[in-house]
Amino acid sequence: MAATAEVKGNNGAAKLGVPGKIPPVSYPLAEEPNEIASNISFHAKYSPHFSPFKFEPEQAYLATAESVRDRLIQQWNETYLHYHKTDPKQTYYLSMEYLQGRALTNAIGNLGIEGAYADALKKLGNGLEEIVEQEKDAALGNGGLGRLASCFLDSMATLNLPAWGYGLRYRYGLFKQRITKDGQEEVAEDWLEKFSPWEIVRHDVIFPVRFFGHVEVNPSGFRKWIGGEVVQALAYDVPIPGYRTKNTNSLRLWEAKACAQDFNLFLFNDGQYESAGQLHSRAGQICAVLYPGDATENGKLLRLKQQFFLCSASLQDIIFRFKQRKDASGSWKWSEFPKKVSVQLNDTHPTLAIPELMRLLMDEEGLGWDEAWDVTTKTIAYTNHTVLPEALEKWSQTVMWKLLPRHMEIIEEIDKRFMAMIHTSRTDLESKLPSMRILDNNPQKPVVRMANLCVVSSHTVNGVAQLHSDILKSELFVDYVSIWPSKFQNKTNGITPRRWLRFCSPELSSIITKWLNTDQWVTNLDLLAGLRKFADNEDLQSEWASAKMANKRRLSQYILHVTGATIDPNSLFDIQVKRIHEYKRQLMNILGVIYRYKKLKEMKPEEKRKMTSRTVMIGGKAFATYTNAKLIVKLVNDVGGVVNTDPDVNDYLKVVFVPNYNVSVAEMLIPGSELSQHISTAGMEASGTSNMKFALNGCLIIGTLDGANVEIREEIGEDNFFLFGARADEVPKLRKDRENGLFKPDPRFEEAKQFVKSGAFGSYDYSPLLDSLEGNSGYGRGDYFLVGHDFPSYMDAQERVDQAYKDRKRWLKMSIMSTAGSGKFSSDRTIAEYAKEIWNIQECNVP
Ligand code: NBG
Repeated sequence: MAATAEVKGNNGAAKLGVPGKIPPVSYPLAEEPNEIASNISFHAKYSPHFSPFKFEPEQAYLATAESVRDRLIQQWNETYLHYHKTDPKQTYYLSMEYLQGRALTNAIGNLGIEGAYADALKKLGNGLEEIVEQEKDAALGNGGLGRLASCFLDSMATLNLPAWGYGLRYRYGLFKQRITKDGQEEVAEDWLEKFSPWEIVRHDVIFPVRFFGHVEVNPSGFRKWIGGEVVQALAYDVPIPGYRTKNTNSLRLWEAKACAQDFNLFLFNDGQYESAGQLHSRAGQICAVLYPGDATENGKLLRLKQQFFLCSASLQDIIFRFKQRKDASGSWKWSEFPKKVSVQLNDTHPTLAIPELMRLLMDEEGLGWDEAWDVTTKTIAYTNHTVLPEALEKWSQTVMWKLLPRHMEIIEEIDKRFMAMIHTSRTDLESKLPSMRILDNNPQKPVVRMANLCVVSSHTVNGVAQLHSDILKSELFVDYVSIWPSKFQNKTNGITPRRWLRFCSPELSSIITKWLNTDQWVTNLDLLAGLRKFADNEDLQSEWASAKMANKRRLSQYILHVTGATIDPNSLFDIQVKRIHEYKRQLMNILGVIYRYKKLKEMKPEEKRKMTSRTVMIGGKAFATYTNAKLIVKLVNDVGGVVNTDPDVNDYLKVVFVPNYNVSVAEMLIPGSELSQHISTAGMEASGTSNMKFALNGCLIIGTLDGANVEIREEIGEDNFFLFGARADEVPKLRKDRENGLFKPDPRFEEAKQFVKSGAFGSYDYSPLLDSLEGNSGYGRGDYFLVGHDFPSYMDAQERVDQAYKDRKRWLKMSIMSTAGSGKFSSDRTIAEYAKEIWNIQECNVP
């Protein structure tokens, strides 16, 4: 615990909590440590959230955050006004997920006032490092897709692009993962339990959103959606500062609420408390949790409500702002809308933006179909993030008719017109229509195919890595490509170098700045290539090694703190962290560890001494109802339990399950990593983005030719990448071969599985997991993800890793080459490409 005013014995001040020598004065634009300290004191005293006698780290964090927010608000307001005045075309990024993580370090780092804040806090008796640890992660997303959205926001602001993020203000974000003797347990995450200093409620920004009801047709044929229930969408804005620029964009998160007039006082007075506030409680459910389980009909309806809520509120807001513009003639034309507005759909989750924009334009603004369709299709673009069939959204037509009757009419019309177009101008595609149509009218289960609706209605469709975009064009969307060849693009993902190097590894960052003789790489990541010519330099290598060691020590402390396991910073730190999924093949990793353990146990001491000592860390959350993913978590923990207490092997192997993997944990793990595993079955990981973060931090990759791995390997050089496994184009044949009984398992694979079955890691029943690797076909069997096929080449690649690690100079060179080759993977590059090739927006610098 930090020294608080009380502990330090600042007489008198202890009672008020705020240290005595620092006068509480409001300096919203403070840059100088004394003024900053005063401003923090001011907030501790005059913006209280706790009893006045406390100034412990939690209170200090909030007061510090509020003082940083003061500065941000100034720039934020200026940005808002500047965009309004100059009226550029703007981008609106619609996403059901954002994984923002913590904001404090990022904000003061972007503002360039880390030093001043550290000094100010010292004056108040606190350490900046400890204060930032108090912040709860904003985890409004599941994994890569949500974190990508957050990296994109950072880059948009840093590139001075006029852009907004739109999302939902979930009361409970992604669950907290607890590890018990039974494996993973999910606990509600309480990020809003106390107070989030980073959101500002905009009481003037509120829009009605309707659900259910029916379509009324007036005598002239005009259609209007009426009735049902109406909830209010209220805006909460989060500031998104750019790095060393005034531009501060907004992430607008909607919260659902009901009005006072919807509260039935009569019923309440009559003692019918629940009925009285029915709409309030239903509104409260909308933003209660991220992704409610959709196994039940109720769950499905709620998720669809969430999606529509985001789309409707955001589009009403966008249209409102468009109408507020005043050009020279004092009026505006709808045909100008796509010249001022670009809407990007982050996956199919916000697809309802398409029929909602059509509805608003036709039913509320009076446009005809053709004009509304022209505006809509010129405005909306769609990013696909997966080819996994189970992740391609299909909504039940029955549920949709019930919740959104007018939108279903519009979707039917889009489908009808699409078919008519094929029948008149592309008769060659008629046989493909059943799979190309938006509506799948299978009488057993009629559904709307959201991806098809997006492809038909967007001006641009993009994949997130070259291989993925190629697969979209040659498989998933192949038939559309012949109709609209120029609609399909690739935009390889990226990550923000601020959070993922500059701020999470200050040690390595200063070394890079020193050797490149500039810190411009933070916003021009291609400059990292300048490190290549020093990759053999002994001085750089030794500085590089000491930064890595410092990060490894910090990580070891963290692991000790959260798991109680002692790990050796001199061992090779081998990390795989991501959502747990069979296609990501954490199972292959742990089976490899199991084999290694077994061999170590069989070795004589002198043989063991030749082995490279490893610490294998695996972390990630399993979806609550995904049985095999949960079994993987359990197995990793059980293996750790046995291996880490086995003195025969402990100098050579430790296995740690890192609990509750999230953005902040990643910021601790990635800088301390030396090897990371990105080992999905080729063709299944659309891109991956943690691979980029690890490579940027000088961590070597063992991986398959999947997603962005392909491009990372191209950039950093094949000698610096441990490649193994089948290629994407070989996968279908390998599955076929297996079905035909042609698969011959490697003895090492059999030995590893057998060892688990023998009870070496306890008597828990892992059979659903292990059985998935057996047999040649059938649901949940036949090793769909090719763990068995790739295992031998994986083990060979691991052997190459062990050998490479023994040659310290070679390893350090490879590590430097990884960082040096990571320039392409800045989200600044990705966003600049979106801005130019999809959105057609330009930078708009706040003076
Ligand atoms: C994920 C992919 C990742 C990719 C991210 C960001 C979904 C639906 N897709 O490979 O699985 O890196 O999107 O594009 O979450």
